[in-house]
Amino acid sequence: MKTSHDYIIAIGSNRAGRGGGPDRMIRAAVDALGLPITALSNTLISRPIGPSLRRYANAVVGIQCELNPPDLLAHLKSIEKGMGRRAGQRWGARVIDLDIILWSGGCWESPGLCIPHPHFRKRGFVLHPLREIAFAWRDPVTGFSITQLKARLDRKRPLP
Ligand code: PH2
Ligand code: MG
Ligand code: MG
Repeated sequence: MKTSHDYIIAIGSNRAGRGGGPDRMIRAAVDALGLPITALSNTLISRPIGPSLRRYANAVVGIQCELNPPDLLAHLKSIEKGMGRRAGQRWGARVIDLDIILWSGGCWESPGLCIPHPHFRKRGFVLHPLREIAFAWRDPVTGFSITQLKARLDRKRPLP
């Protein structure tokens, strides 16, 4: 029997695509997942972290599926491509960005993929919506819950 996994995916967009602006692109990406959705946060508009000048729409979604992490990543990349994402500058403006943040299997590392996402603890645009849908999830690396990680980020306390 195949095992079902829970995943948290972060969605970001700071450029219009076919059919609308960044908030519409978030919706379109959720629809394109084609997998059972366990929770969906509100969309927030956030200031860009990094060199891009355009504001982002961000959200997080919980999904359940039997795909292993590399297969899910391949699925997310094909959705990004199908929605018009072009390979370009790292952190350049993008129609859609789909990142695996956490999964129920704990830590994972394979070429091109690290779960938990190595930077999610520093990103308010991930932790804020994540607290809405998965406040009690624990980061397998630090042992902190999402609520605790968000509080620490807000207080700018370095992680031990
Ligand atoms: N994504 C980035 C870089 N900076 N800033 C915000 N506010 N939201 C994002 O999704 C984001 C970012 C690289 O993926
Ligand atoms: Mg990203
Ligand atoms: Mg990405």
